[in-house]
Amino acid sequence: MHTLPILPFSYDALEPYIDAKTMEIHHSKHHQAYVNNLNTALENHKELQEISVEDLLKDTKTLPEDIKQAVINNGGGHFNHTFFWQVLSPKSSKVPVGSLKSRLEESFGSFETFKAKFTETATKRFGSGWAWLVKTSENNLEVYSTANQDSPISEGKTPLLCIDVWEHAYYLKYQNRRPKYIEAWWN
Ligand code: MN3
Repeated sequence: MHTLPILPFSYDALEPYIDAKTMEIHHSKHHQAYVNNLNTALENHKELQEISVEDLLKDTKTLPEDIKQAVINNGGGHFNHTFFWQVLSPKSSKVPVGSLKSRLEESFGSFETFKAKFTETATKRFGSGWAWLVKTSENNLEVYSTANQDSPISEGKTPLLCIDVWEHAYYLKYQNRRPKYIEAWWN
C-alpha cells in the first residue's frame, strides 16, 4: 500500500507565502486522494503492489492497459507531490548554493535568468500542471512543464525543483492570480 508521506513542516510554516488552509487541504485531501486512487488502481494487480511509485512511472509503457492512465495520473500525483513537499522549506536560503548554483549559471547564464525562465514556464502552463527544473539523461539542466500529473521521471528526467500550478495549490489565497502565487513561492 502506498501511503501519504508526513509533511516535513507544519501546515502554517510557509505563511504568509502559502497559507495554512491551502497546505492542509493540498496535503491531507488532494495528495491523499492520489494515494488512495493509486492503491485502488493496483487492487487487482498484485504483481505491481510491491513496486515503488518511481519504478511504476519510469516505464509506463509496460503497465497493464486497464490501469495505465490511472497509474500515470495518481502515481504521478503521489510522486510529484511527495517531491514538491521536499523542495518547499520555511528555512529557505532563497537562492541556490554549491554545485546547483554553479550548474544553473553554466546552463542559464545566471540564477536570475533561470528564475525568469522557470517563472515564465510556470505562468504559461495552460490549465493544470507543473513547472520543473530537471536533469536530462544527457546530464543537462532543463526547464519545462508537464500537464496534469505527468511526471518527468516517465521521460527519463531527474527532477531537481518543481512548482505545482494546479489551482488547488493557490486558489484560496490568490484566486486567479497565479503570477502572485509563483512570486510568493520563490520565498
Ligand atoms: Mn497539487
